[in-house]
Amino acid sequence: MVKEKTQMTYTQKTICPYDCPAACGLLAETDGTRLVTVQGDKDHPMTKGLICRKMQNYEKSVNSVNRILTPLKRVGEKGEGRFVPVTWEEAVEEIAGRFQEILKEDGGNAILPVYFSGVMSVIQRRCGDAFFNRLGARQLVKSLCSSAKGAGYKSVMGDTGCLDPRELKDSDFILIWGSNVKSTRIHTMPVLAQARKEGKRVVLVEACALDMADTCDQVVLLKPGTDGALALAMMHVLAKEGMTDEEYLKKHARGYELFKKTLVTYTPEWAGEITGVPAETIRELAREYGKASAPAILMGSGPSRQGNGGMNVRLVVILSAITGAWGKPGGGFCGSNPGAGPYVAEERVTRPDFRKKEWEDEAGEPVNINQLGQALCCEEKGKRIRALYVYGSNPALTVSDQSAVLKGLARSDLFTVVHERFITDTARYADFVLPATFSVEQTDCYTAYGYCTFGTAYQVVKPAGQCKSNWDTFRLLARAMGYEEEYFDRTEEEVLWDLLEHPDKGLLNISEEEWQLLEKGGVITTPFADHGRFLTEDGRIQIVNESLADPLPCYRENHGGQEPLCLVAVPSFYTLNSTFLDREDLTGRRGEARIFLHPADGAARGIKEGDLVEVFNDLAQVCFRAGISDRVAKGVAAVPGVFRQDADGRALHVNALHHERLSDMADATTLNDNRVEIRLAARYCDSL
Ligand SMILES: Nc1nc2c(c(=O)[nH]1)N[C@H]1C(S)=C(S)[C@@H](COP(=O)(O)OP(=O)(O)OC[C@H]3O[C@@H](n4cnc5c(=O)[nH]c(N)nc54)[C@H](O)[C@@H]3O)O[C@H]1N2
Ligand SMILES: Nc1nc2c(c(=O)[nH]1)N[C@H]1C(S)=C(S)[C@@H](COP(=O)(O)OP(=O)(O)OC[C@H]3O[C@@H](n4cnc5c(=O)[nH]c(N)nc54)[C@H](O)[C@@H]3O)O[C@H]1N2
Ligand code: SF4
Ligand SMILES: [Mo]
Repeated sequence: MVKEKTQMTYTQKTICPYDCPAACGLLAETDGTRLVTVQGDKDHPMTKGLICRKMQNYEKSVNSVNRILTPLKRVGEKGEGRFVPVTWEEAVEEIAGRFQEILKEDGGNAILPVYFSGVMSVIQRRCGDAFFNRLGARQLVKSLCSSAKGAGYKSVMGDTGCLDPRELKDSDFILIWGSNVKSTRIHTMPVLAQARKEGKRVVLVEACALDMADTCDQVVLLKPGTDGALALAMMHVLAKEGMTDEEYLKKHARGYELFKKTLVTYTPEWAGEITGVPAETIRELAREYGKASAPAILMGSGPSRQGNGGMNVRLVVILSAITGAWGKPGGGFCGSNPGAGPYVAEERVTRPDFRKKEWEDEAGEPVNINQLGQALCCEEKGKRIRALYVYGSNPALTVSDQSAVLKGLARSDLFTVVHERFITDTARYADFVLPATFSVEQTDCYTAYGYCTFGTAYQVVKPAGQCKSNWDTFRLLARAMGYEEEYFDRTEEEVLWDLLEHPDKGLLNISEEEWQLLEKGGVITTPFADHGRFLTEDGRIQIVNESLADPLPCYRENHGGQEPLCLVAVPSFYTLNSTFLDREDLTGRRGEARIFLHPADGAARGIKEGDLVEVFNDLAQVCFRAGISDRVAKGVAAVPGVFRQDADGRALHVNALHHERLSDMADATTLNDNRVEIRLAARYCDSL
C-alpha cells in the first residue's frame, strides 16, 4: 500500500483486471480523490511497463460521465432502458424480497446467477459464488471462452505447465496457431520481432491474418475447424521422413506406436482437400518444423471454439511433442496452462461448503452459459428461470444466439438484476441496475492466466458516487437475505489477508521479500513449469487417452452447416469483447462493424470493399460493412470485435448468427463454427 508522493499527486501500484493473459502491472496516479493517469509499471516482472492501447487512458473509463452512480429501478418496458434512481436500501430490500418469494415458491433452481470475464481477479470475480451457494441457486457452466482449449491440452499433458511466453526467446522456430497476438498478447510481439531479427522464422496458421500477416514470415490460411487435419498431415510427413524423435516418444509418450500406424492415412493430399492448404505447403511446413531444434507452437483459442475444438487442440499439442521439442529450452507448446499456481485457496472465497448437501437431489441441470437464450426462454415447470442476476458480464452481446438471449431477457415475468458500470445492452433489460466499481476502487488479487505471475492490489481511489464492488454488494444482499455467516462480515482487505494466510502451492517457496511485496500490494513471478516432468496419470504424454470418447486421436469434423461461408470472430485491437465500448476514443478508431471476405468470395457475390451487406443463416440476418482482403482464407467471413445494439435496442450483431451448439470437450462455445451466406444489402442498415 506504499504510496510515492509527487507534488500534487501520488502513484500506487495496481493490476489490470481484464480478461487478458498478461494481468499487466499498472501505476495509477491519483490526487487522492480521482484517478488522474495510468501507466505501465516498469518494475512488473513480466510486462515491464508495456501496456496496451486500451488501458493507456483507463482514467477516461473510470471518470466517464456515463457511469452508473446510483442504483436504478426500471420504469420503462424491458429493454427500453428507462430507469429512475433509488437508494441502495430500497433496491436491496426489493431484490432480497423477490429472491425469498421465488425461493419459497420454486426453490433455488429458479434463480440463475450469470458472470463471466468482466473482472478476472480472485475476490471480485468469484465472491458471488459464495452468496449463490448459500442461496442454493442454479449453477452456471462457465465455458464461454477457452474451456475446450484447456480440456484438449489437459487430455494430452494433464497438469504439466506449458511454456510461459517469456521462454519463447529460446525457441528457434515459432509457429503461431490461431492467435491474433497483436491484439491479445502484445508482450509477445517484441519476442517475435527479436526472433526474426535473429534470423528465426515465425509462421502463422490462421483463418484470418488481417492483423498478424506483417509480423510473420509466412502465413498459412486454412478453413476454420480443420486444424486437426493440418496437424495430422504434418505428423504424417514427420513420421514418414524420420523427423519424429522416436526415442523421446518411446520414453515419454503413451500410445505413440498405435497412433503412428494411423498417421499413414493422413497424407498432405488428404489434408489439402479438407483444409484448403496446398499439399506441398503442408509438406514444407512440416519439414521446416521438423528441422527446427526447439520449435514452439503458440496457440490461441480460436481453433478450439469449434464442434471439434477439443480434438483440434489435442492434435496440435501432440504435434508440439512429436519431434521431442518439449525436451529443449524454448521448445514445446505455449498458450494454455503455464502450470503456475494455484496461489491461494480460492474456495475460501467461493465457499462450496455453503451449498447444503441435502439440496443436491433437487438441484436442476446447470445452465451452460452458451445456451443462456434457451434457458431463459424455457417455460417448462421446474426448469423455468424466474430471477437472473448478472455481474461482470454482458451476455446480450457476448453469448451465442443473441435473438434468443434478448427474447429471454425481454420476458416480463423474469426478475433481472444487473450489477454494472455502464448501461450495457444487458443492463437495459434489468429491473434493477446496481452501480459497480472499477478495479482501482477495489482491493483484490490476480493470477495472470498466461504467465507465472501473481499479484495483489489495494484500492487506489474511493468508489465514485454510490458504486459498490461485487464483494460489498453481495455482503449487503446476504444480510438482507438473513444470512448470518461471519464470512459476510468481512471487508475486502480481510478477505485478501485471509487468502494470503492460506497460500496454495504457488506461494509455498517464495521469499520473505516477496511476501512483503504481496502484503503491501505488488506482483511476484514464480518459476516456470518443468516441461520434462509430465503431470499425468502415468507420468507420460497421453497420445492415447482412454478416458476420452476417442481414445486414439483422429480427425473429426466440426458442426458446419448448409451455408457456404465459415463465420469466425476476431478480437479487435481497440476493444476487449464488450469492454471498452464506453470509450469513443477507442470505438471511433475501430470504426463500423465490418465483415471481411477473400477477394474471390467478394467477386462471386458482386461485393466490393465498403459495400453494405446482409449476412444471414437459419438464425438471423445481420448488417455489416464489407471488407475485402486476401489475408482472409477463401470461404471465410471474419468479424472483428463485439458491437452494441442501436439506440433503440433493435439491431442484432454477429452473435445472432452463432448457434448454441457445444464443443466436443468441456461443453464450450463454438462461436467459430457457424456458416453464413452474404448478399448486398437491399437498404441502409440501422445498425451501422
Ligand atoms: N485487444 C483485445 N485483446 C483481447 C481480447 C479482445 O477482444 N481484444 N479478448 C481477450 C480474451 S477474452 C481472450 S479469450 C483472448 C483470446 O486470445 P487468443 O486465445 O490468443 O485467441 P485470439 O487472439 O482470440 O485468436 C483467435 C484467432 O483465431 C482465428 N481463428 C478462428 N477460428 C479458427 C480456426 O478454426 N483455426 C485457426 N487456425 N484459426 C482460427 C481468428 O481468426 C483469430 O485471429 O484475448 C484477450 N485479449
Ligand atoms: N462475437 C464475439 N463474441 C464473443 C467473443 C468474440 O471475440 N466475439 N469473445 C468471447 C470471449 S473469448 C469471452 S471471454 C466472452 C466475454 O464475455 P463477457 O463476460 O460478457 O465480457 P465483456 O463483454 O467484457 O463484459 C464484461 C462486463 O463486466 C463489467 N464489469 C467489469 N468489471 C466489473 C466488476 O468489477 N463488477 C461488475 N459487476 N461488473 C464489471 C463490464 O462493465 C462489462 O460490461 O465473450 C465471448 N463472446
Ligand atoms: S488489457 Fe491486457 S495488455 Fe492491456 S493492460 Fe490489461 S492485461 Fe495488459
Ligand atoms: Mo475470452
